[in-house]
Amino acid sequence: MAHEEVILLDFWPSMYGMRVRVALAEKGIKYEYKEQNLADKSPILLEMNPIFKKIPVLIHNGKPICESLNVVQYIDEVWKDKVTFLPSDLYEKYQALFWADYVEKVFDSGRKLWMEKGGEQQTRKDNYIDSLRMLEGILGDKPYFGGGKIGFLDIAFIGICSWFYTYEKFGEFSTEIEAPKIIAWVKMCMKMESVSKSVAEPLKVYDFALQIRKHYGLE
Ligand code: GS8
Repeated sequence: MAHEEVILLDFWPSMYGMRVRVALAEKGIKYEYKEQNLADKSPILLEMNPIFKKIPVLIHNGKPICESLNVVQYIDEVWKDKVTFLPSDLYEKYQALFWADYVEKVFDSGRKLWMEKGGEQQTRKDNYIDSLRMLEGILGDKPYFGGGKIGFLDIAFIGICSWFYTYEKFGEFSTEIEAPKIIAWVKMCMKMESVSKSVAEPLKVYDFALQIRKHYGLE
């Protein structure tokens, strides 16, 4: 393609945004990053994602693509000449898409650990760890979910590493003890600049979580 204009509407602690950042970095695509204030949404975000009004949004030559997994798949299909994220084998491809959808369950149970008050924190913790272990089982003894290299499911899931510290603090557990293979996988992924430069700093994320809790009167 001759002229490419690529813009990403994003918000730094977002695991969904991190998916797109890693995908763009893996493909070596230059883009303009536009940090969004989700408390006061910009005209461009409202115009580009009028349905959900959420980040991330990729704007490719003026046209928006919404929903992070959709965006990662779009990137994979448009910039085909570089590395590929989804396997060509159709069964393998749809397995990766299935588990990438499942990641939402892990994100959601993780969010409950720091965003919910009252009720049983132990149950929330058990739910989160169970969902994490489910993916640990899928990883098995492979270095990456994609096998010998980072793939679609790796990209869908890796942003969680920025949130581990927050989950551990609120859930009072160690991810290393509960899901050691997941930690080994994070370490492998972090060796790549496409990942290490795209994910948010865990302590900054924890600080952000504390601020949000204060804002919602949870502290
Ligand atoms: C989720 C994006 C999302 O929740 C995707 O892209 O995969 N299914 C979507 N984005 C959040 C920020 S990260 O938690 C967002 O933009 N929220 C703004 C709002 O809800 O108003």
